[in-house]
Amino acid sequence: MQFDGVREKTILIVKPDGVQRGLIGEIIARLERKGLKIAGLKMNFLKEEQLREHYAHHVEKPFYPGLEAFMKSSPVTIICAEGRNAVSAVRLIAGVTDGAAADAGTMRGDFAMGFANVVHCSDSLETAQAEVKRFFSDEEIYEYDKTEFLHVYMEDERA
Ligand code: FUP
Repeated sequence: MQFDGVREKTILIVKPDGVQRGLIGEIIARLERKGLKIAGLKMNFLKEEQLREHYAHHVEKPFYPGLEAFMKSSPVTIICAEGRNAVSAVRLIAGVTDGAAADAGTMRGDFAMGFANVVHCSDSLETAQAEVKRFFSDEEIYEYDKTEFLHVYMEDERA
């Protein structure tokens, strides 16, 4: 099967609020329903060092200590999803950062009212590649062909 065109990977994290509110299944279902492939899936407590790297662009901001405490307050679910333009596609279905401003129909628009916004997702191809390496070992990423892709994509999109 020719799926070389649909191997872009992105990271989505169901954050502590999503885990505590019982939304893990809902979030995974939305990724699958969209037509994305799950290439990696795990639960972890995120460590301080990982979080400082993950939120390097926010470490100096006044809200960072609260953000770090929030992200450590419960295990998170980390998902590597794969597909054509996966990074931008997942950002669209996640919605904008502030849940109160996020469009209805997006994960944050449907389940969040602020910065406790249920999910994190990679914001660029470069970030996605770094996040795959940050959160998964090579053995934890599963390379396989999903037969559904024959119907999710036109032939020229997946080749
Ligand atoms: P996003 O890429 O949409 O997750 O957004 P950012 O990287 O800008 O923000 C990461 C997280 O920082 C948000 F999910 C919540 C938190 N945050 C705050 O708590 N306060 C702010 O003013 C901005 C972000």
